[in-house]
Amino acid sequence: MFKVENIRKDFPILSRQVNGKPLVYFDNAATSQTPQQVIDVIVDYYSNYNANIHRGVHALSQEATDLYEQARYKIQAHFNAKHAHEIIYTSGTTHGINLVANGFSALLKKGDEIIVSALEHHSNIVPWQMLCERTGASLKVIPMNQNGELEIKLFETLLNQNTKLVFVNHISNALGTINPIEHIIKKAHEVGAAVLVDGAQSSPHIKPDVQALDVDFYVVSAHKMCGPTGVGVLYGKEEWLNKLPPYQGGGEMIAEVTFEKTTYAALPHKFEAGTPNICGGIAFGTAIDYMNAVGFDAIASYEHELLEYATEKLLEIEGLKIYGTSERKTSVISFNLEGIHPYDVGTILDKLGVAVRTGHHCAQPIMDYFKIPGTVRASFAFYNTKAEIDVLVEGVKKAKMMLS
Ligand code: C6P
Repeated sequence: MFKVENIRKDFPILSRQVNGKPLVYFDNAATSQTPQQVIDVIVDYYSNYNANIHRGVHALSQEATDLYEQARYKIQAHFNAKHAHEIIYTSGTTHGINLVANGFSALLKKGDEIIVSALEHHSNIVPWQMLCERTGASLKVIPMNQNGELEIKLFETLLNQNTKLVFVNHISNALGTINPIEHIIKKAHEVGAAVLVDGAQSSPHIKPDVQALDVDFYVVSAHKMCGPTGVGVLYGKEEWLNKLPPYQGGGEMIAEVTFEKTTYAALPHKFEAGTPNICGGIAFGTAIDYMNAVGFDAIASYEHELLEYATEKLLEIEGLKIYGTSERKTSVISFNLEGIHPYDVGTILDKLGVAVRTGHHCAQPIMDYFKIPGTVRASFAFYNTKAEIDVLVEGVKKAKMMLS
């Protein structure tokens, strides 16, 4: 039995008030909240063993290094990577994508083709456009349908011998659609293309097995998984990481430096120039432990219950339209009230203590497809409740009354 009231006690922020009302936090797709267990680790780090890593012989540096590297092993185990050196610490999903896009500059040429999907976040569109500008490769787009699903049959027609890379998110941040990445990876590999999956929105809900998926690159951000901001990881298959050149030059990523020539460190350090977010990496490991202790199966089934409840209640409101109606979706509801700007709805909800995101959600092509300026997005996590959804629904009704 999922004991949400016990779980909520782990999150101090959930007991605060906003505008004189209890906080109802439904902006989890933007960033998740942080349990006390993770906060304690951050306080402990700065209170007891803050030091630079891989550099000092002194005790503090060694303690920090050990815990940072232990966290890498936890992350490896969580994503089931074959080797710990296939886990590259980054500052988040955006950094991971740019690292790969930059690396492919050296491997692509004019005439090569890259495929992205119509459901992408800007961070999985812009770096590939920049890569195309640098290399002369061209970008193709897998179209979507009215349910917010990818047209997979059309994807297959885009594939050919020139396709070198395919980029797709596992779950859409704007609509919640779960994309059929298993099929996409299989088909892309049949023509020899590499696949990068943006796991920013899947990692809080699903425990992906990168070996079973046979994915080439998988990128995530810790702050969507109960961890801190400013840290994430890029998983890359060893063979690909060995092929890509380093992203940034600096300390830590070298083997030997002379003014004539520099040789690079082995994986993973080749991609980890400079002092990293040490505390963030350690806290990310704790966040992963925390989520696994709650259990990803339990999280998925409870969040599905929240999704169904909220969908049913919101659809009872006349003039409310939900965008993203796939059968396969996570706990994200993007909606609009007829004739009312999403920003106005979000502002009234905020006055009632309800935090939602409004706007294009860094996914403008999706909004263009639906010919809307944006949506109100409520995204639920495993620490939310049906009672909170009732507050949202009443708030939306109030907004409709005030703004119609
Ligand atoms: N989406 C949202 O409100 P960073 O900022 O690097 O941690 O993650 C970027 C990113 C990449 N891909 C997807 C699918 C995402 O959802 C995000 C972040 C947040 O939807 C903030 S824009």
